[in-house]
Amino acid sequence: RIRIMAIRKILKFPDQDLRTKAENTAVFDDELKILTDDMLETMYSVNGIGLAATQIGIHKRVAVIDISPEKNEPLIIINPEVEILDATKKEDYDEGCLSVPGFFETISRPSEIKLIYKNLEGSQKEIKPEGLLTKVIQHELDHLNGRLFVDHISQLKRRRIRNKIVKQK
Ligand code: GNR
Ligand code: NI
Repeated sequence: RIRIMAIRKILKFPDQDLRTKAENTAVFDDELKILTDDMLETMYSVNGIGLAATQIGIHKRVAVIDISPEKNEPLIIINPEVEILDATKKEDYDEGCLSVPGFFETISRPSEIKLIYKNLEGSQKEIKPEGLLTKVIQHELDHLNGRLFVDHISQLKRRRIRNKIVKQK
């Protein structure tokens, strides 16, 4: 039996569904594989480098990431946990978000982290990411906790962005 991958609709700020905290995944079945296939297809279709299930209204702790230039190195992370290795070390990065289209803001985040997650088979994995990957992992974990990058900036800037997005609709 074959199944064609599907592009899912990405929720936009200030949709309240983006504020839902996602639940851990206990079952590693075909349904989970279908979800991550669709998430990758959706992410690639809009040239994103990450996508959390929360952004398509699925409240499971699942995210996909691909920072490779060829867009052929997908990283699928399930039930991710981030450990900050050195809380004194932070780095600024201009972040954007598929749920906050057209806006970029400089966000400061820890630069030394460890990621613990499960892969599609349910095996426990651990990596020590570097550079951009460090930013994207923390950005996706924020989504799974109902947080957006605009929560890291001033309320004034956040309200301006919200008003502009609402007007565009
Ligand atoms: O495509 C994306 N680019 C990006 C750039 C800087 C920091 C984080 C990101 S993630 C974002 C895709 C997205 O919204 N993921 O949730
Ligand atoms: Ni995002």
